[in-house]
Order: sequence, then structure tokens, then C-alpha cells
Amino acid sequence: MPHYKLTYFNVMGLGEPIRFLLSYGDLEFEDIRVERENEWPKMKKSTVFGQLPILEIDGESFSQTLPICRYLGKQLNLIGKTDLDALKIDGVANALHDLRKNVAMFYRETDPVIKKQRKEESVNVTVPFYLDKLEELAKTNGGYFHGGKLSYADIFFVAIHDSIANACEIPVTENRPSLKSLREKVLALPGIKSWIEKRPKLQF
Ligand SMILES: N[C@@H](CCC(=O)N[C@@H](CS)C(=O)NCC(=O)O)C(=O)O
Repeated sequence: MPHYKLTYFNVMGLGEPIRFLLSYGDLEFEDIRVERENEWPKMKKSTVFGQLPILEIDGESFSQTLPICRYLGKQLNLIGKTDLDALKIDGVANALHDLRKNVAMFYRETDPVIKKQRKEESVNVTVPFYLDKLEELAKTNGGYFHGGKLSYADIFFVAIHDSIANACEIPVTENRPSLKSLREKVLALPGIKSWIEKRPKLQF
């Protein structure tokens, strides 16, 4: 088995979908959490594109959350059967990445006035828009986002769920029964279940 080392900050953020996928696959990994104020500025220049997460596989560094998740998805047979399945699944994962970023933009904002405006826009417009689209997808695709079968996009959704719920202070799956049941199915997967039990308890 390759040696996996994930480097990210001590938040769920973009690291969590990768941690979820590694855990789902029972792939052991080093979970390195970099301290943002002092440790990160010293490391930033030496990283591939100056940002985290970075996944090292047998000592080689790879950056960018979505390609990393797609790679792990491929290793774990979570990208469907055909190239078109994979294209659909990648599209959902990319939309989830956009959704999470929209939430992070207000959550990380330090100006209280801008933060309030951005939060209102996210909570009232952008987030429900995405969640309703995702609910429809899960409803019309046999309880998963594509093809009636678990894909890495389903796992990505559950991995970012708590950050969205906590930052927006909304019950994400309330009145969205297909998303609720998709989440329950993913949380019941043995690798995910044991990750949730042992992971640090964080807000975002
Ligand atoms: N496109 C990148 C974005 C990564 C990103 O935004 N990383 C942020 C944390 S979530 C970061 O490294 N921030 C510190 C910095 O830019 O110095 C990905 O999807 O992995």
C-alpha cells in the first residue's frame, strides 16, 4: 500500500473530503495539521502552488483538492463505469467545491459588515440554491448523486456538510429527504464511521 501523508490546517475545510476518502478506503494516512500563524508562512513557498491541502503519495507531493479526490475516487472505484459517468461525478464534486468556497468566503471574512452581507447572501440565496439542486439530483438518481451508486461526490458532500451547517447555522438536510438519507448511508460506511469517531471535533 502506498504511504499517504496529508498536510492541511487544523480545520475540516478542503482537507476533510480527502480524509473521508482515505478513511472510506481504509488507506492509512499521516494527518498533518499545520499551524496557520507561524508554521504556515515558513512552509508556503515550498508547496506546489502555495496552498494546502497537499497529499504526498510515497513522498511525491500533489496539490489541488478536486484532482486528489478524483484520483482517490478512481483508486477506490468511486468514479462510475464510463468516462461520461466520471464527467457527471466530477461536475457534482466541482459544484460542491464551489458551494464550500462560497461559505468559506463569508466565514473567513474579518470585516463584520462585509461578513454579515456575505453571510446573508450565502444563507438565503446561494446555499439553498445548491442544496435544492443536490436534493433533486439525489432524488432522481436512486439516492446518490449519480447512477444509483456511491461515488466520491457523495462522500465529498458528507465531508463538507458539517462546515456548511455550522457556518450557515442551518439544518442542511431538513426538508431535503434524499440528501438526509444519502448522508445517513455515507455516515454508516465502516471507514467513515470510525473516522468520525476519532477525528478532532471542529466547527469548520
Ligand atoms: N484550488 C485549491 C485551493 C486551496 C486553498 O484555497 N487553500 C487554502 C486553505 S482552504 C490555503 O492554503 N490558504 C492559505 C494560503 O493561501 O496561504 C484547492 O482546491 O485545493
